[in-house]
Amino acid sequence: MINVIGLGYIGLPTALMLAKNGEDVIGTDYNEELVRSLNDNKVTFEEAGLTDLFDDAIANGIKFSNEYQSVDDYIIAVPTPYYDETKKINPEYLISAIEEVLKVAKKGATLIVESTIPPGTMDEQIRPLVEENGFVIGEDIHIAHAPERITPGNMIYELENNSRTIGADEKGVAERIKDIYASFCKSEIVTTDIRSAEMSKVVENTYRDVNIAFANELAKICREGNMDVYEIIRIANKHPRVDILQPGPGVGGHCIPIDPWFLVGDYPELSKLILSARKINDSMPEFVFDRLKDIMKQSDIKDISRVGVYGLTYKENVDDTRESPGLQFRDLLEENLVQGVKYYDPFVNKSVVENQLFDFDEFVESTDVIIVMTAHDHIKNNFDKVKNKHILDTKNVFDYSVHKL
Ligand code: SAJ
Repeated sequence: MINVIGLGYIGLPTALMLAKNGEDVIGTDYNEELVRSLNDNKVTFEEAGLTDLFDDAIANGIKFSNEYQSVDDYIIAVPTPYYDETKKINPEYLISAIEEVLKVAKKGATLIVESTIPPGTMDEQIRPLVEENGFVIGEDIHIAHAPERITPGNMIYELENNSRTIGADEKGVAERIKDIYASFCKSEIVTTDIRSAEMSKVVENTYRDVNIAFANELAKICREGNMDVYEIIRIANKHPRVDILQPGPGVGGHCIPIDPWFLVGDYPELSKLILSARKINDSMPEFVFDRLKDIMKQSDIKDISRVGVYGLTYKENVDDTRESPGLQFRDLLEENLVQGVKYYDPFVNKSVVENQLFDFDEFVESTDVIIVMTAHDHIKNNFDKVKNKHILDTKNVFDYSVHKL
């Protein structure tokens, strides 16, 4: 029996996938409303294929509860934010989940942490915690780190098809955990030590952040030098060893804007490139704001309430608004005391910002300038409705002649 702790964006699909593939699973979350919703057969976020997966898991007997279970294996997928000031991990959710687990775990149980954690977290925070509670690691309790790699919008496919990493103290424990994940993961499962597993996960997201920052910096240079960044990237990428990513209005989500900070927090003297990349990506909403001001000036538009932001999610065709460029842009406007801008996102049905409209036609009618912040298929398919507007296309969704970054 596996108890999956934390039923959010990672824990829920993982629990369902294990259950679908024949494992005995109970999902635990301290959020009562969330567990109630799952027990009422309602999934808690939108994701392609999630409802079908949920039905299969229910048919195979998955259960959801607020209680921590007394079992042999735990998979812990709780948030691991960082402290704003120091940029070091704030392990409070992880620690509290492990404390609860230790109260009920069977002797010899395995605690598998899936949450992203900077290198050294297991050694410095979790090992002492387990030992202080009277357990001998390797005998009474085994600890391991098995970071996930899935991306919203393609979670189910990636759970089955992405390679995975298992970090453990002993080969035997790693192999046993590997068998659990091999119930659904068809790709390679690499085993290593815990510290390497921690670091490789953080490195993967940092790599992407740095590469996106390069594209964003190119966008700024090309704007200044009157060059088309997309044309430059398209041509440069013909080189067999060049693969530049795409510039955009900023970097959102719960991973890429966060994980690099762990390295900056722990190795401030050694992470100059990483810090610089973070700052470039965080500066993109401001760049969008400057572009907006240029466009309004050129077109002689003065009324800010005729400006609309299209896109509140952090990437296309998902409903996830965490750390999104749209919300970062809203914060920037607030800091600059700019009021009246309208917002719309076809994937966001509940109110997350002021002046949010829920009807696309009404949004279009009430705006003269539309800033496309997210490349939803919806906007690509609705060019006819917006083509008479001044469009600032920060995601390069339109081939037509509109304003770009
Ligand atoms: N973005 C750009 N330009 C690009 C690519 C992305 O501006 O060329 C922006 C996106 O618009 C978005 C942000 O970056 O705002 C992040 O999106 P993403 O699709 O790159 O990544 P996430 O956050 O959905 O998921 C990442 C993935 N990590 C890597 O690709 C290295 C995923 O595999 C991880 O599982 C996930 O983080 C995580 O949970 O850590």
